[in-house]
Amino acid sequence: MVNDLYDAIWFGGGAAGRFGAAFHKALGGRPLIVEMHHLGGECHVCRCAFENFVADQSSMAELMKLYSGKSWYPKLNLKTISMAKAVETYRKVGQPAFADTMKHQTELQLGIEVAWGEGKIIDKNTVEVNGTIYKGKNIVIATGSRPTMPDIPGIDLPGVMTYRDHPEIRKDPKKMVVMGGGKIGIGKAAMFAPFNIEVTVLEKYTCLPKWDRDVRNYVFRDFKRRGIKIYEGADVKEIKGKRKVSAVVAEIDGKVMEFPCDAVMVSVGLTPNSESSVPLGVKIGKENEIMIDKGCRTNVPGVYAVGDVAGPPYFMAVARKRGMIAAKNMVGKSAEWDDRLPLPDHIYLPPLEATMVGLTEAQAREKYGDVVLIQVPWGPKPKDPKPEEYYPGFENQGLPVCGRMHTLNLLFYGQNRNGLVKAIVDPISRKYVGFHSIGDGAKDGFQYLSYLLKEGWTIDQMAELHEIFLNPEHFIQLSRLVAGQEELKGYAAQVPLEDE
Ligand code: COM
Repeated sequence: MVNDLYDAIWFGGGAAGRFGAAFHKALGGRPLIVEMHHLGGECHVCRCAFENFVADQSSMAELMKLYSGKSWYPKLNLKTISMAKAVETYRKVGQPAFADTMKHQTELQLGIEVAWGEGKIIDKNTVEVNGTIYKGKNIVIATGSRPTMPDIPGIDLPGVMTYRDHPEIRKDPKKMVVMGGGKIGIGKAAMFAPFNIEVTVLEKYTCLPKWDRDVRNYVFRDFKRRGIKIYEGADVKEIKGKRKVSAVVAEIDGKVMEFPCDAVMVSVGLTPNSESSVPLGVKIGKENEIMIDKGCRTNVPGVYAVGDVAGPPYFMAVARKRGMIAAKNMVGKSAEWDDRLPLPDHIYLPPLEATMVGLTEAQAREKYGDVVLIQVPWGPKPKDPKPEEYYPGFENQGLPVCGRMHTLNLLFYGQNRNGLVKAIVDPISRKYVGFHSIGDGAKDGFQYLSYLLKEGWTIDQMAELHEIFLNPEHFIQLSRLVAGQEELKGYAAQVPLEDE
């Protein structure tokens, strides 16, 4: 049976395909989504929505440990803390609820047609799903990505998992090795540790290489305090075990070390799922990605690729926006990816999170020379701060108060675990070039800070804004303190934070 002619077949209904198809419909087109699992892709199964939930659970676990028995807080029984229990709730409620929402929003609310089942691309105008042939004037490949699995002995052992298996955990691991110290690996380490799981991160090169030095330092310091071990330059050679993983073997500084564990979280990167599009003759890049131009066009006319399948950066915003760009181009409204709008990023560090947009301090110094830092805290920190203690002489220990919830509690009970705020300004143009934060609730603001960076927002403009104090980030008030300087120099004294 041959169905109607669609303006485009969106091959995959994840973030990129779903948003692209919706935008296409809004522009007056007739899209068809082909989807074999669930609309919304991995987001609500094991990625963004799931991780957000787990980060909340981890925050609760961490905060309960911090508060238990302090001040008026009751002494809590912390033995019941369990990652397996947390994910069980998500499996039971979160996954089906989100799947329903996605289906409802896409099919009912937006009226987008979906062909459910495993699609087979016949040619660039033809897709078969469960024996039905669908015809489209264009095709958009939106088949996502999968975790990259390194080719090492033991990688298939039970107990070796990726972010995809995280919601399937039925029993709490005792010792976990996280392979990979990028934002996913560091986030996973921070999420697992509060559940009384001993975590070690093994990174082949450098952890969080794209992040500002002060954020990296904060993570190292925080992990040390929480007993999470990090090894950089750790080349994993083998995962050992008979019926189940029992250790990870890595070479570090020329020495072979063994890390006993009962779980391994592999987070060394993503591989685009481009295989199903090979028959179309699209060019495939060295990361297995479908190569596209700024308008999401492949080398084959009428074939577009959007989302993770089109390669890095693997961001939700990129996936959804690429969908929108492809839709626009298909209806003749020329659109391109705009490099001038910097991508904000974030890492879960329960009970906080790190957020960034724009340049790091090192990048800014390379480009602009002597930049001005609008930053707290700075200067020395008490070495081994105890909860509910005041340390005279460390004037900055109270700043920044770090966010939306538990603002001051984290300062009082959290052993100086009170976040970081850092803006970087080019003193000549007085424009901001980067923003960094560790706190809670700043994510929202960073979405708009990205636009302000693109617009060339200055410290003088920032000083005119109205803050809602106490705010999750302090950019307005901290900038206002020095914005009046005719020659912008920043704060009179600023002692850099020590490296960890
Ligand atoms: C979110 C998935 S759960 S999508 O980007 O809205 O499709």
